[in-house]
Amino acid sequence: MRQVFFAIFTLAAVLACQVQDSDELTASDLWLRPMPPGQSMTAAYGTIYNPGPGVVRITGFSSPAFERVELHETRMEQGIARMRRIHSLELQARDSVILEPGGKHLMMIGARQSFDHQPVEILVEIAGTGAVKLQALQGQ
Ligand SMILES: [Cu+2]
Repeated sequence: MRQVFFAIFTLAAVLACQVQDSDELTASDLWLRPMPPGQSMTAAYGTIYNPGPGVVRITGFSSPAFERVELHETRMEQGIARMRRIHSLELQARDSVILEPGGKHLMMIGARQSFDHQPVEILVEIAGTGAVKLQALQGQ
């Protein structure tokens, strides 16, 4: 029994290590567009910055508060705004990506709860190293 507890503890420790508040990526002014009642999809905006000396390749996003998080880009095609999904994104050293209305954004799909002005956690998956935890505040 003790061994089982130890195994669970070890597994938890390993999982905890993979999600970290690291200096691999930082976010500033990350915010979530408020969701009107009855709606379960919204978008997140802000700036994600790579403060490190190396290239960081972002391979995905997720959030415990949403079923799916996708990186999208809005583009005008023949006068019509269309969104396309971006599957991976490379951030050069000390470079940032700006997420803003009408441009790149995080599509937050399938809200699992209502948020009541609580910050929402967004996990950024990075190739080779695991995930970085960022926080998005509720917009007004
Ligand atoms: Cu979108």
